[in-house]
Amino acid sequence: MATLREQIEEARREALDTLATVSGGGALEEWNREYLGKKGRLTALFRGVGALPGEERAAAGQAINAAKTDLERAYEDASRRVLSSEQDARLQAEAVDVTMPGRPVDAGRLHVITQTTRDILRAFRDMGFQVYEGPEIELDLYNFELLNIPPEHPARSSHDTFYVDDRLLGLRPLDAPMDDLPPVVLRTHTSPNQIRMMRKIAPPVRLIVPGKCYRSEATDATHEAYFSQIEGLAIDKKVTLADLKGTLAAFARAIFGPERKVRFRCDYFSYVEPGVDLSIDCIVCGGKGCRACKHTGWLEIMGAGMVHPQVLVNGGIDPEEYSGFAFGMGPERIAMLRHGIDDIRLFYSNDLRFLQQF
Ligand code: FA5
Repeated sequence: MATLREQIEEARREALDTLATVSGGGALEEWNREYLGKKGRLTALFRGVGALPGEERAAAGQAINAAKTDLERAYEDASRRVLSSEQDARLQAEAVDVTMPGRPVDAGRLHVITQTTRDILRAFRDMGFQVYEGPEIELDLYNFELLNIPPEHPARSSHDTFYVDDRLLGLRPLDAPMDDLPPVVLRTHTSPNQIRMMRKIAPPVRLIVPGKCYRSEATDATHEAYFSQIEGLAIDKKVTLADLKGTLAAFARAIFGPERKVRFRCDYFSYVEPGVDLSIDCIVCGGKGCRACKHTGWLEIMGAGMVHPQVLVNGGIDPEEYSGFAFGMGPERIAMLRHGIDDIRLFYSNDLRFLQQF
């Protein structure tokens, strides 16, 4: 029968041989339990020491301890080896292939009406106009009354107005009766900014105000209930109709091409005198007459005029000293002309196939 020393040596060798073949964390722990654990081989050998004659016990104990130290050191080395090979395997599995083609990213873009608005603003900025903004929820006073449109004025019916319940804005008690039309509206045009700006900025001024407008209309190919406008206002000493014509002709050519012809005709807006509308020669047929220009050869692009003296007074400006011109246009209609679009409703129907063309 093998001596205890031989058994120790055999266990040590066997343990080291097995350890050399261990490759995973689980197998390593199993090895540890088998040789170094409480119920392991070395513990069993320790128990055998008690059965030895007294003088041999110390040497046997030392021999087992030495084997144990060997195995513990070997276990630590193997742990490091297993850990690093497991890490290598993981890194390899998770490696990024930098040569793979990337997934294309969908780039956003500016809405065609934003693009058109910016082009229009740029054309006026180049002529020294400054850009301002005003509120979309507006007082009836600014939207109508101070623009010479009192409550019974016939011009009101051409602006199909959305009224705002002013009690919800905290302007009157919530339980106040709603007998009359409330004094607050969703602005039907950007012209209330004429009054707002006159009251805010002393002349000379040259400014443009872009913004959304609302009209309670039945929508069709050229009318939306929600659309935008750009208002213009210039006030100084001795501003004349010739300044209006020169400025707007320069604008029309900046947006629609230097070869454009322009036409001014009389028109009526209660806040300008005289009032005009501006047309360009048809960009589709060059003025010969086609479906786009309803066979007139002309396309109307905005309303304009010399600011009415009463409106100057309402804005706190002395009409004896100052005069000015104002104009208002719709970027949707301008975008329709520029891009040959025949239905305004396409702009806000959120069809990406349409919007991505611009
Ligand atoms: C006005 O709103 C005047 N405030 C313009 C003006 C300003 C005249 C300063 C004189 C001096 P009008 O209602 O015509 O005018 O509207 C002007 C432009 O807004 C139109 O030419 C059109 O381009 C656009 N517009 C008006 N209503 C709609 C609508 N329902 N949908 C889309 N665009 C509209």
